[in-house]
Amino acid sequence: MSTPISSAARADQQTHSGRATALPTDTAHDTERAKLTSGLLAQPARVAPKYLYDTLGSKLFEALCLLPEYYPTRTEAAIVCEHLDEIADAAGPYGTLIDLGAGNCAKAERLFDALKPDHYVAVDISADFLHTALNRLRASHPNIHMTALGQDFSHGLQLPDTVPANGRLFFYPGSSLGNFAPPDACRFLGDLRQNGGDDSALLLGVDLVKDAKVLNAAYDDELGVTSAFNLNLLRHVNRTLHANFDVRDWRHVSFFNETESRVEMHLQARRSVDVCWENTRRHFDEGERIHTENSYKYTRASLNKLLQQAGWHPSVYWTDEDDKFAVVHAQASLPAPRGQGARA
Ligand code: AVJ
Repeated sequence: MSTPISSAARADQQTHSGRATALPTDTAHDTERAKLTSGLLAQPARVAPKYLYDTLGSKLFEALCLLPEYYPTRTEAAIVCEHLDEIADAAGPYGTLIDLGAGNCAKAERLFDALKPDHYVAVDISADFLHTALNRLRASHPNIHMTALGQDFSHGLQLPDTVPANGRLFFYPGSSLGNFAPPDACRFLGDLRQNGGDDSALLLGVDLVKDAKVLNAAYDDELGVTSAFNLNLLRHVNRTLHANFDVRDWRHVSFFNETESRVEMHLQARRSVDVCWENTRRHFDEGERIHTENSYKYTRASLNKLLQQAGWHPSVYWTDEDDKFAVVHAQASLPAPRGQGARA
């Protein structure tokens, strides 16, 4: 089924040229392509959501964050802005801020003045992006020691020894946790708990369960930006596999699946199509779908349960007035009893 691809067949150098960090090995590329192939050949077909984020995809994501329908980004920013002092109070004693999926580092930067971390560790898949962002930040925050890590941390985070072992605060905003199925989310959070040790904490942004109309609009906006964002994944797949998906053969489909508590994004074939890549071919009937993303929505109860299963103690929730989105602080250990200078 998924055929191994010879390194001579690689022609994807342009996507990685100019990287400041080491190029991924041929083997890593082959593994990625094999995974992509097996997902495309599966019934139903699936492609990992990370393929949404090539250069154009990241721009389209930034654009969709400005849409009136897509509330998560701006709601989270408003919550953080409104409750910054309390957040700093809860999350203040942690010296090392570890930003998971840092991107342009703008979200973490908003915390710097209040949190005053000694060390800032920005982790993201795209190292290029990080280096540019950190160079800018270093100039404006000379007192904070900064480390950039180009890493896909979804299967476990590898922190170098230069990152202090004590006082780690993991910052995971933007409801990115929602891309994990609950068992994987639990494993991921549990891994962070192990990574952080007993004096670590977590600052998490999660999207909450709400009226399906609001959720459906957020993932199927009137301008079609989300549709372009989803369809662009096919171009990324084309470049990665030398496949011949024609974007015009596909339509964006998304909906809130209440049973699973998740918004699903799919690409649905407008007509019967055959797609070829390497020495593989897949036929799609008209109406057949490729599943491209799940975005899980939580309630306080379901998130508390998840955090506790992963070894974290949820301590504070901050939300907006409509309860659309939550920023949650959780601790590795229960705080010491009051009267000993500890916070409750
Ligand atoms: C970046 C994964 C949090 O699930 O809301 C936006 C991505 N997908 N519109 C989300 C996304 C469609 C987003 N996350």
